[in-house]
Amino acid sequence: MTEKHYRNCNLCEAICGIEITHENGKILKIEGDKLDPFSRGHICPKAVALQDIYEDKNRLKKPVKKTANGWQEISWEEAFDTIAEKILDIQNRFGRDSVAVYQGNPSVHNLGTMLNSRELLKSLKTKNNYSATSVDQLPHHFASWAMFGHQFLIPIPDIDHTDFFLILGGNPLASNGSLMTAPDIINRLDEIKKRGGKIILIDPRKTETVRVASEHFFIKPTTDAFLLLAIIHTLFAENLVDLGRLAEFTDGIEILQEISSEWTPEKSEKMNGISADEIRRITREFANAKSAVCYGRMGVSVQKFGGLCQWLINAINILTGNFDRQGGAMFPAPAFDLLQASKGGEIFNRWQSRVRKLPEFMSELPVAALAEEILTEGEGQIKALVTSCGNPVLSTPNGSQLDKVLQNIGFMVSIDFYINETTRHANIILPPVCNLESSHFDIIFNTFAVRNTAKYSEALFKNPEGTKHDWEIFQELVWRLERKNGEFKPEPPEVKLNLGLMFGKYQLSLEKLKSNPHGIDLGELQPSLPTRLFTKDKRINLAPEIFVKDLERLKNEENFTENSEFPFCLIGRRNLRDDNSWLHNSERLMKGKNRCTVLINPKDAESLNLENNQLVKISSRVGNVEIPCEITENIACGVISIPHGYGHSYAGVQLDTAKNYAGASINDLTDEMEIDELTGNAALNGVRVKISANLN
Ligand SMILES: Nc1nc2c(c(=O)[nH]1)N[C@H]1C(S)=C(S)[C@@H](COP(=O)(O)OP(=O)(O)OC[C@H]3O[C@@H](n4cnc5c(=O)[nH]c(N)nc54)[C@H](O)[C@@H]3O)O[C@H]1N2
Ligand SMILES: Nc1nc2c(c(=O)[nH]1)N[C@H]1C(S)=C(S)[C@@H](COP(=O)(O)OP(=O)(O)OC[C@H]3O[C@@H](n4cnc5c(=O)[nH]c(N)nc54)[C@H](O)[C@@H]3O)O[C@H]1N2
Ligand code: SF4
Ligand SMILES: [Mo]
Repeated sequence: MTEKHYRNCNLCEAICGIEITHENGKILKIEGDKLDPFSRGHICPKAVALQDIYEDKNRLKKPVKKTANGWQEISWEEAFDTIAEKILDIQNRFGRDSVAVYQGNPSVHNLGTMLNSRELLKSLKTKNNYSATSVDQLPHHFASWAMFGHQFLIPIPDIDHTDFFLILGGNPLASNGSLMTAPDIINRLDEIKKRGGKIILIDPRKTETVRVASEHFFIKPTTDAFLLLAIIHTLFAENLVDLGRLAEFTDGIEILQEISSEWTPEKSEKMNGISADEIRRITREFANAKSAVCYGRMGVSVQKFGGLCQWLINAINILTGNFDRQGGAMFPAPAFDLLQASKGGEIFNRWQSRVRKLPEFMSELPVAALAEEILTEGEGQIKALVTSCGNPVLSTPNGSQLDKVLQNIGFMVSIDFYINETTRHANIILPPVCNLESSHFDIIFNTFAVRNTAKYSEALFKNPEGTKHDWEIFQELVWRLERKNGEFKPEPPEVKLNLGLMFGKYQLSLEKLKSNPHGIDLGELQPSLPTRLFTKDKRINLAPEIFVKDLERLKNEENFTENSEFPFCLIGRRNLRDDNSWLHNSERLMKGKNRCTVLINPKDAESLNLENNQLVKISSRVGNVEIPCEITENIACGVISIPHGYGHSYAGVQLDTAKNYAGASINDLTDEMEIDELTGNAALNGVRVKISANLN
């Protein structure tokens, strides 16, 4: 009998509702769930990958250990015994910090990992805690922490009501929105224009999002902070500052006014080519719009001034009164409130990385420092690594260096169902069940959503005998590491989830959610300040000293001279059919035109005498890649773009389809020494490179 199953797709941040038709354990089709109040039937081409992952022959179902004769399946018992023994021994001999942890992006898309991985960190008590956060949204957390008192109190653009949307370095038509959970984003953006509003896009590339934008401006990578300061300068100079009700609980306006006086639109124009007149016009339009919101994502976060950019973006929204107000930047009120469960307060620079002395933030160290911490001998050297849901060899700066150092690491465990470029180095891999075999409630992305909704998805398929969920793996690891006595009894995440829901704002329960399989609409975003602020005085700090000081670094940038050895500036890109490094094993998503190309402007191609599709060599301080070039007007002169997540040709990778579309890894060019020195976030955008047609 055919049956229907309803759930959230948890592959990306959009959390679309899907309807899966299945019969006797076979999936017949995956479609958008028209009754989902949030996504309204929308899905993207990636949703079908949920089936492909489920059916993938390369997907591991039993623990494996590396032997001289290749991978060998072992029992969970043996796997846990060996891991606990090894880790405890290494920590005994070399100290707590000798064991490191790296958690990748799908961790935040997985209910069990979200609710259980912290216990492992608590148990290991290691300072060597790393994650994809420091190649991603760290500056957003940093700005929220410094300005609003909590790293998770991140303002979200209220795109369903805004009249003016200024986007810097985000490509929602490819990414489906980020730190802006907004399924069906294309229609949501179109609606802005239908109600007479405007969308302005600032990006070194004419991206897919240009399709819905009213205007697009090329910008020279990493110069956005100049533009943002020029907007603030203009707001003050032209008397356009009006905080409205925010004035009562906002400090630092005068400081910002004084600072911004020297950052003129003319200075910005000199740095990035957007004319001073246009900056003034955009600022006026922004300030005079019925409502407006400025938003910046990967392009302004994962660059060397990521912290400054996120601060200034918040400041623009606040100064124009477009904050905590409909159509501006707002705070969601999720049914499960993550903020209650985690502390703000002193969470910066309590310790530093051993080798480069990079600051801790939110108990994490910047992943740009991981390889050197494994490589550099001495007290505190990392001797063992636990990875979960990640692939840092392809996703972190100078990935090939990390690849090399992992070859010699003392001991490595990976919690993952694939043998990828990173997990191939593990001594033992613990595979959890996959998405469709797990239940889901999105704790993280409801915290960053443009509308308040709640949905619980049951597992479609019961996990087969002898397999485990991520949460069971984490709990058993902790139980073993803490040498607990008695019988091990794992607790499903539903227990904590139910409690969180019941004590949450809407007093929901798991039962209530179960009886609403399409999800429950909890309404549009509502003003919540000053109550929701986590600062001690319940006030917004518009000009935290830590940011003001960092402007010195930006000043030095004015003297930046073009680098003649590496004349090009490299940025990343995303495609609708990719998902970081890990959906390339789905044939359906991969077929068609090769997406792993380097984009280059026709003028640059001409001066280098390049032809379309020609294989070129790109080099940076740290390495080289060979990649076909794609000549296009859509990229600014002097800038080139390569997508991340490719580079599957390493020996031993067990991804049969992905290997046929191996491509090159941009992170063999990105430089682990290039970071946002304020926050420690990697600067993956704006890497200096050269191009040569000669492959030798
Ligand atoms: N140059 C450049 N580099 C980038 C970026 C960029 O824009 N440019 N983007 C960065 C960003 S934003 C991110 S988030 C990172 C992503 O980087 P990572 O998080 O390190 O890598 P992913 O490709 O997301 O890794 C996914 C892995 O998780 C596994 N996995 C999937 N689901 C589950 C699950 O439920 N449980 C377990 N245990 N494992 C699972 C998959 O099998 C796969 O091996 O890449 C970063 N790297
Ligand atoms: N299809 C798909 N969807 C995804 C993912 C995926 O891999 N594929 N990954 C998910 C993840 S983990 C994340 S974090 C989000 C990211 O979501 P987004 O940030 O929306 O996605 P990106 O494509 O990385 O967009 C970054 C944009 O910044 C531009 N840019 C680069 N440098 C600069 C600069 O210096 N200044 C300015 N102004 N712009 C710059 C780039 O050209 C690019 O268009 O996407 C998520 N969704
Ligand atoms: S946009 Fe695509 S990948 Fe993202 S949640 Fe929706 S269907 Fe899944
Ligand atoms: Mo990300």
